[in-house]
Amino acid sequence: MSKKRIFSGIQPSGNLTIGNYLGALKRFPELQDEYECIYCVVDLHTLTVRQDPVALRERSYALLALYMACGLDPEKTTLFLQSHVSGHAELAWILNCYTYMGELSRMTQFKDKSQKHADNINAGLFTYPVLMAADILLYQTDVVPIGQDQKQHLEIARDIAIRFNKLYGDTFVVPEAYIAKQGAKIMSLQEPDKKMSKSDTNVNNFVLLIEERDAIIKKFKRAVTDSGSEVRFDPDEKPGISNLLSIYAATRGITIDEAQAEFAGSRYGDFKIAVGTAVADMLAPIQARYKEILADKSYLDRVLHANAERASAIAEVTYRDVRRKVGFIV
Ligand code: ATP
Ligand code: LTN
Repeated sequence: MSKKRIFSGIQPSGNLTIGNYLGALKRFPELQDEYECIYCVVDLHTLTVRQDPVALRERSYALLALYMACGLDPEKTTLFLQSHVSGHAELAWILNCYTYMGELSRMTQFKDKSQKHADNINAGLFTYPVLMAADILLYQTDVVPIGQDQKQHLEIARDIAIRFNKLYGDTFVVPEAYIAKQGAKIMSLQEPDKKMSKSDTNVNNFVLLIEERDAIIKKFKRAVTDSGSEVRFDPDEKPGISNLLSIYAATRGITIDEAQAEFAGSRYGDFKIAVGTAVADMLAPIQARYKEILADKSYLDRVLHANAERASAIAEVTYRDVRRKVGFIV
């Protein structure tokens, strides 16, 4: 039997945070033997928010290098840039015509981002989930590893697939979300009621994967905690401490209960240093590999080129079927 297929993507919209890592990226390499994996640097999506072209290009290389530094092997896994496979934008156009304004208006990411970028509420921001659906459906994806915040977008991708299949007969695999038990929603360090996000303007809200050890520990020392003194998991009463417990549990690969037991009786200050140290330890080997890989741009270009061809070949099979089914001459 052929392996089930995984697809996921991350935007090169900024440096990756430990939220991206613990919620999504950390699990990518764990799946690469059991599944056929395709991981994309979704550069088209980033244009929904203004980008500096030079920085965008650098961040795209950086994200590819990080994928590899985290253990993704470009010989085993398809690692590529979304803009290198034209089928993404082409299928997205077709799927736009099978998606309703009402559905898109309900997307919380659209509401959040339109508030954040009130001066640039562009059509791409609105149809963002349709491009994401195209990414996923183009590869007949079975499983999509994502953080909690992307669940709603995955639902819409499923709805679009089901709708299209009903109209034209089986065309797309209907994908399933794969959301981690631990780390699926890492919150901001200073404002633990909102999600940690790489495009946050306050740098103390996030910890980057490429941050120096001392800076990481300092940010954890400064993380907002709550009144009281008990290290206990209670997201309503103690959102700051609970977030740190989630980070620690996901970092060490243990349960929240185990993390809580480890710090029973600890002082907040000691607990925060322990979390920062665990995170810095987890990131150290990744950072070393990342620097090495990023230094060799011509290698990265070769990977991108070879992998884009592999991805295009898979994508073209689906896209051709779609074109035929909707009535285009193929
Ligand atoms: P941006 O701030 O530019 O919107 P982002 O940091 O939210 O970006 P994305 O590129 O949109 O990151 O997400 C990449 C992956 O990381 C997705 O699967 C997403 O669900 C996951 N992710 C993002 N933020 C978190 C978080 N705070 N906790 C857990 N997973 C997250
Ligand atoms: N929208 C996602 C990034 C993304 C994605 C995808 C994730 C774009 N296309 C396909 C999984 C599958 C986000 O994280 N903001």
